Amino acid sequence: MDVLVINGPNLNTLGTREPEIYGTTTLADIEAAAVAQAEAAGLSVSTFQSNHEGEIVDRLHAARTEGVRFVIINPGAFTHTSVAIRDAFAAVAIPFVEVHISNVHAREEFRKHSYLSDLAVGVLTGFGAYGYTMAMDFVIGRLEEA
Ligand code: CA2
Repeated sequence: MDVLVINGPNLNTLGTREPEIYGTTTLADIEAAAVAQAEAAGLSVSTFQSNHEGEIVDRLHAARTEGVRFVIINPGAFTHTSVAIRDAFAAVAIPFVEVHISNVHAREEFRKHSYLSDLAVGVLTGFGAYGYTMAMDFVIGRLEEA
């Protein structure tokens, strides 16, 4: 597996509430676009969404076993709370891009801190669903270079 796209809590309800913040695109739309983009570049890709912190930790451990080469993650609210997901990324040592649909720096103070950003290769925040497209474009370039 080349690329794993992970989405955290509540992102399964994207497109159904707060469209002024999160837009109207659904998670199914985002995942389908990410799969099409990666496959068009000849990469294998898998998607995963969970509302449970430990399941995301478990998925990252499995990703190492599977030989996943890059992760794109929107950790949702776990961005601001999860030492466990941070530790999992440090343990598996898989490079990752952190994506946020909204601009977390233009919102509440507590959203300005991420437990993951300093470990990430890069962070995209505020570009809506297009952030996933930009992240995948970057990952494709990196994996083609390798
Ligand atoms: O902007 C982002 O992508 C976030 O990661 C989304 C998280 C939030 O806690 C982060 O601070 C920023 C929340 C996801 C909530 O998902 C919703 C989906 C539909 C309607 C409302 C919220």
